[in-house]
Amino acid sequence: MDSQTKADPMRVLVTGGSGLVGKAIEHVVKQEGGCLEGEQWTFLSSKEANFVDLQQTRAVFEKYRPTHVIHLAAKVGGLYLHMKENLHFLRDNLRINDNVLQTSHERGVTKVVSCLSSCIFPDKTTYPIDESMIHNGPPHDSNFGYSHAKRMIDIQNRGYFAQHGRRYTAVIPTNVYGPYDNFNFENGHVLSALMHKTYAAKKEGTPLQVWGSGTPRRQFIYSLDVARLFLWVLREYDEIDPIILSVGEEEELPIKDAVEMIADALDFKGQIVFDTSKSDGQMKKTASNAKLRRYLPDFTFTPLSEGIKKTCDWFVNNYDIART
Ligand code: NAP
Ligand code: GFB
Repeated sequence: MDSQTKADPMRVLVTGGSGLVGKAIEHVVKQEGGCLEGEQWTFLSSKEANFVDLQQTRAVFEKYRPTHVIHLAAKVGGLYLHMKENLHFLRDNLRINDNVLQTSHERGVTKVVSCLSSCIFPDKTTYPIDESMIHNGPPHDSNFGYSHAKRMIDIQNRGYFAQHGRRYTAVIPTNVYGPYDNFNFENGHVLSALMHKTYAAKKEGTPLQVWGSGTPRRQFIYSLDVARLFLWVLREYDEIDPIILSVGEEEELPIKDAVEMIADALDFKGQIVFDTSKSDGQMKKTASNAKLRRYLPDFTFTPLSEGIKKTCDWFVNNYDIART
């Protein structure tokens, strides 16, 4: 039997609650009035339960008895980690997702909102990409493992609806950045890795090494914006089909423009070098936010330069605790 009747307040379990997106949701819930009266929100890290393991997954669901799940937990990394560990990304994420979704179903969780990514779309495609195109062809080769595992969430959501009437859905953010990101030089995503590299280059008086040509284009979304949209999806969005969370197509910009914003934010005046021996990855993955705009025409996104400044300030002020 479902663990909630309509009148009961939600008990929300956030898997991956200690990461970039999880911390942003925690901020919106605790600091921006995102929690309604009577609701219980639990933010999990992998220390409390490793979702690769089914027994640990079942135990933590037994402990918290969630009515709703925001499923963020995943093996995550930037382009260069994906290129080294595609198989690992595939296997861990397939297991994590199956364990979380099936345990949610078995325990009668009313709604699960999982997290896909715009890198899972077909590599050879027309632009802009929209929600109907996820399964239209192979993803970019650099992250085929992660992408196929993520695509299966969408398939599984459809299965839970078709066979059991469950309303499990997913969001598709573009490249996310913000406080609590992984700022590791090798494994982080582009903005966080380059913030750390710029900080170090300034301190050491060395040139900033940007990997690749700087010409690939990306749409970046600030983690707090993702978090605000997640709460809307949890409470209001009723489709099984996923929804892209993105700034508009016109906001897509080359990596080298974002590098200049980071240099400005950290007041870096040294030389900027592009190491073209490193892969560029996917040249673009321009996503449409038309569906989101139909639901939320007035949602305001944090401008990229402002989000980069806030994230750089957070990184400098929290260097001791930041993931580096
Ligand atoms: P993140 O900062 O690396 O956080 C990952 C979270 O997952 C952490 O809380 C981590 O816990 C947890 N986790 C990892 N492996 C786990 C395991 N085996 N068992 C339990 N928990 C585990 O990543 P993020 O950027 O916040 O990503 C959150 C979600 O957004 C992911 O599903 C990701 O695919 C998706 N997404 C991210 C981006 C992006 O640009 N960052 C873009 C699109 C979609 P510990 O820290 O305790 O290990
Ligand atoms: O964020 P990122 O690693 O991943 O960005 P993707 C890669 C792009 O940034 C490439 C350039 O064009 C790189 O050449 N870049 C420049 C750098 N300097 C650096 C650097 O120091 N570190 C990194 N990482 N990149 C990801 C997927 O693709 O998309 C993930 O791999 C995730 O799975 C994310 O879903 C949203 O945007 O290429």
